[in-house]
Order: sequence, then C-alpha cells, then structure tokens
Amino acid sequence: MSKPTVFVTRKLPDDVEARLSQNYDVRLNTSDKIYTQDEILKLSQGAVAIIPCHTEKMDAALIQQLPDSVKALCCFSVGYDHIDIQAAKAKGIQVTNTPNVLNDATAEIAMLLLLGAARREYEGETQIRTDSWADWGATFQLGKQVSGGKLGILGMGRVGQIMARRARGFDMEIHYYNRSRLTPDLEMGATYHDNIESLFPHCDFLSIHCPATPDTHHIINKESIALLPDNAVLVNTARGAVINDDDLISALKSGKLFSAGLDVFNDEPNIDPRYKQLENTFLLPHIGSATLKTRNEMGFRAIDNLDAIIANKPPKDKLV
Ligand code: 8YV
Repeated sequence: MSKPTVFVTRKLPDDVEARLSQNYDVRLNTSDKIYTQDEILKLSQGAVAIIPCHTEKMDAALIQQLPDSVKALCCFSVGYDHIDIQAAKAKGIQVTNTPNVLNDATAEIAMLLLLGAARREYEGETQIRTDSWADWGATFQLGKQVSGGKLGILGMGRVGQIMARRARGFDMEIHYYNRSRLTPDLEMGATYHDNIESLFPHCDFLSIHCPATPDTHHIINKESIALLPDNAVLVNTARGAVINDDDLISALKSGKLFSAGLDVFNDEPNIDPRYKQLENTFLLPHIGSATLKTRNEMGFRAIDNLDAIIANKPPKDKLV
C-alpha cells in the first residue's frame, strides 16, 4: 500500500524528517525557502496533511483553495495565529499545534531578554566589540536590578508559569493577569489581577506570554504603557502583534520605559528599523524555541498528532 503524502513547508530537524519518512511519502523543503501561497497550493496537491510553521500564513482564501485531499494541518508551533482555524473547520480540515514542549526553551529566552534588557547587554557588548570601552567607572553602564523586583506576567499559561518559576529564583515578586485565575498550587503565591489596568502599575518588569488574538492585538499601546511604573522593562517572547510599535518606540525614546527585550516582532523579519537604532533594546530573531531538544520535541508532537489523525483517532492537540 502506498504511503500517505505529507507536505512539510520548512526544513525541520533531521530526526523529525527521518521519523516522518518512515510512514509517509514526505515532500520536504530541503532548501528551507519560504514558499509563496501559490507554491503552497501546488505542493499540497495530493497531500493528506500539511505541517506548516508560523512563517506560512494560511488565511481563509488559501485554505478554501487547498485540494480536497488535505485533511489535516499539523502545525509545527504552539501559536496558531497564522492559521484561520474556522476556515479549516468549515472545510473539514483538522488543525493541531504543539503545546507544552517549548515552555522551558521559551521561558529561558524570556529570562535572557529580561536580564539583557535590564543590564544593558547591547550597549556593553557593543563597547567590547567596537573597542570603545574606555574603562571601568563606579557610575558607568548602570542597569536596573532584577533581583527582588516586581515581575508582571501577561498571560499565565504554560510558558508564563515557567517564567514565574525562573523569576522566583531571582527573588522576584510575581503579579499576573490571565483570563482565569490559576489554582493556588499553580499560582504559587503570585498575585492575580483580573485586568491589565490593575496589573500594569505593579510591573517593574513586564513579560508577555499571551497568544496573538483579536483581543490582545496591540494590547501594548500608549494607554497601557502609561500605566506601567516609570523605568519599567518590557519583554516579549509571544507575538509581535500584541505591540503597537509606534507607541513602544515612543516610550523607549522618551525614557518612560527603561528598555525592552524583544524576540518577536510585527512583520518578521522586516521589523520596524527604529528598534535597531535604539540603545535600550535587546533584540533576538524569534529564537524562543530554538534548541535542538525543543525543535525535535515540537516535530515529534506534530507527528504524533498526524499519526492519530491518519489512524482516525482524536489527536492530542486538536484545535478544530
Ligand atoms: C516556533 C513559536 O519556533 O511555536 C511557536 O508558536 O513562536 C516558535 O517558538 C515557530 O512558531 C515554529 O513555527
């Protein structure tokens, strides 16, 4: 019997591609180019499933044109803002994601950004690399102390909870907003706020961990930034769409915010060039989940979901 065809939109780790090849006739993307929507449609012909990354925007128009052979979109990502899941549902296509397996890696990058933005990593490293470090000084390159500070977590899901755990290692006081309050065993002493107007004034540091949805679109804007204490540090490892770039850049320029650590942006990789001109930004190229261990686990999780769908069983991470 011939193997079902699966189209993988981007280059995945070797072990993931090898496991896929065992049971499927796989259309791999060896050059890792980003396909246009036309190419996605062409490469989907005859495929029973697609494994897309967040770089493939699968909007309603594209999903409606997918061949009828396609029964599943098994995302290689926890976020699924790139997929119109209602359009998929309407076409009878199941959609899955890869929750949990990237919690630790993403929280590591959030902590790196928090520390790097607070202690002015970019300026320090630039001086070393450009031979412009004059000398040590008692008032030279003073940063903002993280230990013992108040950390606000916007979105206390799986990544937010790990971030809180890591921050407790720095004796930080944790405040959070989430749609629903966590149970005390998960809250672990963190203070719950049932709206961001209540949360933001407590955030010497704010780390964003909520998904990009219509409700969270540009939730970081002039009005919400004004609620933060002066000199706050903002960290984003979630999605660029939660931030209004004009308003964040104004706050970084005016000194309202001490600094920002950003791993995700609007319109990646063509980010707002003004971020690169600011000295009080610490910028990374969307590498929250970029460890081999995590990328393998994401791939295996996507394959587990695919295997279940092919076997007519409910996939673990079914979105629709
Ligand atoms: C992934 C992410 O690398 O999983 C997500 O939602 O943002 C990233 O960590 C990327 O989405 C893979 O498609």
